[in-house]
Amino acid sequence: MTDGDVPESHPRSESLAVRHRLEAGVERGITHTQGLLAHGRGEAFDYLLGERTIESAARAERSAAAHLLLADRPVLSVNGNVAALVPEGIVELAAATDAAIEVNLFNRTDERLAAIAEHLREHGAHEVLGLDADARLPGLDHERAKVDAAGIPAADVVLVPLEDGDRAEALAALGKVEIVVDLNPLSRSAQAADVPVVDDIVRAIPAVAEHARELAGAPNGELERIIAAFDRERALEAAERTIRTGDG
Ligand code: PTJ
Repeated sequence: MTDGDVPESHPRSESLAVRHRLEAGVERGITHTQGLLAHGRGEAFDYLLGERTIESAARAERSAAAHLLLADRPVLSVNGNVAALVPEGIVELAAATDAAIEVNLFNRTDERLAAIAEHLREHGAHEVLGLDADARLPGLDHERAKVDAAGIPAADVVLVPLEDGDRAEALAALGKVEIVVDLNPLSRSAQAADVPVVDDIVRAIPAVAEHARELAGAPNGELERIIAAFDRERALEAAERTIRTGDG
């Protein structure tokens, strides 16, 4: 057995396998060491949520799929954690919704950008934006503001998993429809989102892709009904209640 092999009999084998994917991401220069700390925080919330997709998150995932399908220019933003944990899921979701993929990093270096773009291409991505950095998001300091003009600035709907609060707020201020995946319903990112998905990224991205494939031929009216039926405040409250009480 090598370092990363986890026996399936281990009661926490799934969680350990996910951790190992992040460790491998750090070794390949994809994930920042800060990403390990961020993941630990996420794990704690997931534990309290019962390590499952709660009902309100499932509704958010369907609403996210409907938004991405209705969008003119949807963009999926990818950081070092997302690239290590769900590269195939991101590529599948991009294909299902005709979305662009943009690497957008909090701890930005050219080396990490290149390693992540390469990793996504190895998993089937055709085009990866984020390397040109020929535009800036207003309201943020220099490094975190860097984006591709053809990506996030031109998007009408953006999916920003595990985003930092400042950037989530800056995107919301630009009037984008913002879909955030974050296990902490109290984080500024989740609070700023039009569609806060309080679920583990490892479950959330394949679930949104599955909804998108199922809804692919649906008339716009049906997609609009799904969007209108989703209540972000209630979803955030439901997640917080489950974390505090275990109910739901
Ligand atoms: O790759 P980079 O340089 O862009 O950096 C990425 C991280 C995640 C390190 C950076 O954005 C960061 O420091 O994020 P924060 O401010 O720690 O926020 C991360 C949020 O994601 C926290 O609210 C966590 O609860 C949440 N989170 C962590 N792991 C998961 C998660 N949410 C969903 N699924 C997870 N697996």
